[in-house]
Amino acid sequence: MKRIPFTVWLTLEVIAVTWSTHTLAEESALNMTQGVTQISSEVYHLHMLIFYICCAIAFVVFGAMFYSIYKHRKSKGAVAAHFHESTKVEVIWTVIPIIILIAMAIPATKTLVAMEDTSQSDLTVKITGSQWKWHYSYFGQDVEFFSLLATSQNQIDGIEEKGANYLLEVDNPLVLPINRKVRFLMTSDDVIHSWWVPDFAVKKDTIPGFINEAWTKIDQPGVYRGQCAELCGRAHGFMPIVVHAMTEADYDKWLAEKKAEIAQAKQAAAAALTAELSLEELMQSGEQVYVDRCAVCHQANGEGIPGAFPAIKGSSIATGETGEHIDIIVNGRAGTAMQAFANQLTEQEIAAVITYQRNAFGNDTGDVVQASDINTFTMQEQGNKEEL
Ligand SMILES: [Cu+2]
Repeated sequence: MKRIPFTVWLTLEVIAVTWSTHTLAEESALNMTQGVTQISSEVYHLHMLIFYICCAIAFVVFGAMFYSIYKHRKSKGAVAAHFHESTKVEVIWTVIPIIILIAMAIPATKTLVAMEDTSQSDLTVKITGSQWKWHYSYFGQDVEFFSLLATSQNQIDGIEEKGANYLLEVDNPLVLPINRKVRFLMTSDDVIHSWWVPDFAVKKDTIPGFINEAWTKIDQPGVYRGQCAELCGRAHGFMPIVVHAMTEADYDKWLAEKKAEIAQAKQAAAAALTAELSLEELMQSGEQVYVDRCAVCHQANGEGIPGAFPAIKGSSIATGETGEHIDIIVNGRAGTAMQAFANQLTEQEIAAVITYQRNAFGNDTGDVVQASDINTFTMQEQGNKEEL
């Protein structure tokens, strides 16, 4: 067989390595995003630097390996050398990797330290994960809200065509200003979640009982999407993150409007305490609350998932004493996935969903629960606690 010159080997290898690195780098959908913050850009360039170093090492190691296999093949009568314990070689293969590791650790440490530095922030947002939604609270602003998946159940079930932002859309996006340093405080109400927005290079676990910190400073206005990145239960794939980054002026305007909106909602909730709604009205709004909040576990047909989530249909709670039903919705049930909804829903919404559960799915109790009943329950509970 004709001998392939070393230069040809080298050329072939250079072509293979350059082609593969070029294909994976820059524009490729397989690569990391450069994002829209200084940190995300640093993370990207750090990733590329390490990647190229890995390619260079692969080039040298595999080059030497394939060349040796070919050059010193048995058919050519090659005879293996016999030597043991070469101090020179051992020193070389220890020192060179150490130098490479240190060269990689220096820029990596710099970026990591910068990512952890939450000092001198312009605003703080507390992010709380829970099964399966995010809660955002703007410190010192009296603005807080839940952010839930907005993709319809029909799209999920394949009845409707899937939209462009399928499973990456929410009802209330987090709104942030550009050019301001935003500090995030992250925690969780139940299990470990992880708040991840690739464009910001922010990915932090939210852990019950702990507060984690992160920060971002966005360069460009836009809509940025992310997801929960920690397997957190059945609907883990249904708790996306959407961030609207606005100019400073637009953000200030939004914040003022949001404050007014929240104040109005509080007023409406107070007024609702005296309103008496008909069974039909309660059933109608209760169904909406049920679809948005309860169906993810208890299912749209109220049959639950045997062994995981109890059925509402024919359940002893939904057909039994009203007080116990109110209690479980308001306070949740410790040790189970059933959350306390007192702070998540208004009293009217709680009243409506209880009425709905007691009359839908063939439960037909005929019971009507009003917002005032929920208020009486929580007041009584507060009174009991104070007595204790
Ligand atoms: Cu999660």
